[in-house]
Amino acid sequence: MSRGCLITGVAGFVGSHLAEALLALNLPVVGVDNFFSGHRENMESFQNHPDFRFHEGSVEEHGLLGRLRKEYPALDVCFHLAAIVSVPYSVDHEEETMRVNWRATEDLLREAEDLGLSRFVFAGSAAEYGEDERLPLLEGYITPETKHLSPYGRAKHLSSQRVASSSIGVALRCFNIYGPRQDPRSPYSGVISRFIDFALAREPLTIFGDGQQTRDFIYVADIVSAYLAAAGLGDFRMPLPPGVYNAGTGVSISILELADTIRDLAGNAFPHRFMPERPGDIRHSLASIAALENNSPWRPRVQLREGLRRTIDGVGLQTLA
Ligand code: UD2
Repeated sequence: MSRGCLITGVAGFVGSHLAEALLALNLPVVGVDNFFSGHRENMESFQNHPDFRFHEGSVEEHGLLGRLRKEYPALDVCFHLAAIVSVPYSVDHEEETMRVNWRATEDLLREAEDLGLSRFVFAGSAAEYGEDERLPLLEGYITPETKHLSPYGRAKHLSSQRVASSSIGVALRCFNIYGPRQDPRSPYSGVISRFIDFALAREPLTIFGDGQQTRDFIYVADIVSAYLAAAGLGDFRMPLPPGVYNAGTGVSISILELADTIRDLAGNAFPHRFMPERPGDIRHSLASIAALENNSPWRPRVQLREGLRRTIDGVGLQTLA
């Protein structure tokens, strides 16, 4: 019997790419989303797929996994991606963030354990590290003394810790993910989706601060393959041992260099516009990916320039459609 997969947050940027990949592997997928930040359009390519089922609702629904398992007995893996994704929103809505991003994760995991699922894979975040100057960041750097910069970071950390302590749990601590379908429209959207949006609209790119801050950007297809590795699906025969793993590329680039590259690829000639530094911005971020690489054949495959090209082409296709 093929292993059924549940994806919470299936209408989100990463969730929708993961659904496409699992369906392409002929695995049945049940998706959950409440459209708090996900978009129905993200599911367009697979919503009518015969192996896809959708449940509109929140991960806070009591007994959600048990009910879904009754309806779809093949469910064997849970990919838990649904969350409040905006860091500034989490600062203004601390209690809600702790409920959705932490408590709901604990409840879902407990259900997954009780139901005997084989893997529970959680979307952690680089925000779990707070501001740590020791680069590259190693999974073990987080201690009880770590000061999180937001309720988002704290809730993700508490969840990752709980997931990693489970015999079925894998937490992927994702760095800066980018790729087609990432929403560019909010001031807190990922920098790459914003820069591409500006560049294609023939507007200057807006750099916060001096542009010397650095990030580890990972293309969405590489994150999707890290999820497959975590569960032992597709080309990955063995699931990752339970625990927490950074998912990045191990390479960083400055925001200024990124802006120059995107301007070059999109054929935009405008000079950049410099704005004041964003409050609470961390200066540098870079993953050590040794743990993930040592425990699986997973490797990041898509170089930044290639990923940017694919992302720009994706936006171009949407504009033409
Ligand atoms: C990322 C995550 C966030 C959290 C955080 C933890 C994304 C989209 N956000 O925030 O959820 O996990 O890491 O550290 O992955 N910038 C500009 N111009 C723009 C937009 C951004 O210069 O138009 C700068 C921004 O000030 C920052 C850098 O680009 O220095 C990256 O910004 P971001 O919002 O893409 O991601 P980050 O690392 O702040």
